[in-house]
Amino acid sequence: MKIKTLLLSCLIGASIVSHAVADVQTRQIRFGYGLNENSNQGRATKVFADEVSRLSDGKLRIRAFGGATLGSDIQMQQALLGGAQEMMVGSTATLVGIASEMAIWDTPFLFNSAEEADVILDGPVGQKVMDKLEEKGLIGLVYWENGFRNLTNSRRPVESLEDLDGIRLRVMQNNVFLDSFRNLGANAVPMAFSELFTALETKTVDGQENPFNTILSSKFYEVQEYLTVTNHVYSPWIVLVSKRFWDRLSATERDILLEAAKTARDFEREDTRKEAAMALAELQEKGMKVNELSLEEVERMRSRLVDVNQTIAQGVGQDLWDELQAALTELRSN
Ligand code: TK8
Repeated sequence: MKIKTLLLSCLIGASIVSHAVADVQTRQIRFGYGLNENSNQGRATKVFADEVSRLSDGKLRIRAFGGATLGSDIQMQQALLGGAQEMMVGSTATLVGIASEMAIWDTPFLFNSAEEADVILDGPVGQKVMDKLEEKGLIGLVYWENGFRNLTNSRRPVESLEDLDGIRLRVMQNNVFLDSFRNLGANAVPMAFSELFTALETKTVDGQENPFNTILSSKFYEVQEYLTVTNHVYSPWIVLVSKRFWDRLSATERDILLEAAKTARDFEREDTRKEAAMALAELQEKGMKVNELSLEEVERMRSRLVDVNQTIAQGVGQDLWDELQAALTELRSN
């Protein structure tokens, strides 16, 4: 009887293991991203690739392509939809053409801290927005941190809203960003990130806005003299899988990708926050002239952006908007 039980449990154990191994095929997964290899995005992609390899005994191989070598965010999204590329990480803001609900994350001054962003993005509202992608042909795995965005330009220090007048400012290809900066008085120009450095260098545009990390890793300090600390919006990145590819994966393979994306997310958020805390001083050392906005100017900025909120609520649906606001209110009451 005892031997039988032992034998049975051995058999069950063996079947789980062999099931898991048989369930993972040898596969190459092309994973594209927009920033340099030497950036928070690049470092986290490396963690993801290593973790996928570890969990799959080397059977699933992530081939990472940084620096937009597979294309801009929007081009990569299209390649995922068509099945020509398997995975990517990029801004949620550039996904609004595929899932309009993504625009909810572009709400100016939505989150007061990165920790608030974590709770909301990893909670039910974040999941609900992510799930909208599936019927469009994309699978969202997790949100990574791009971070709070700040303004740079090559013309003059921006100390008041009026200083934005006439500044040609590159924004992401997203109406909320376009409307926000038009409301603030800038001459907003939508453009892919992959074209940005050259556009700044040739003065096709005067300025741009991105987190300190990106200003540093993309060497924008070489072509931008002024940095204004605005923290006007928190940007998430999202890790995406082509649904055409996902549909061919076994449950074990899917679990491996999701688990690895979560491990990389936790690494990435910590790494990004550490880097952001150091980056401003480093940018100053590189010669950027940094200024903060007065509270009064921040208030003026907020009040100009209220219209944008109404447009976002209409675009993403009032129910979703209300759900997010309720989640934030609850979070802040704790
Ligand atoms: C990188 C972009 C970037 C974003 C932007 O591909 O476009 O300004 O902040 O991180 O997604």
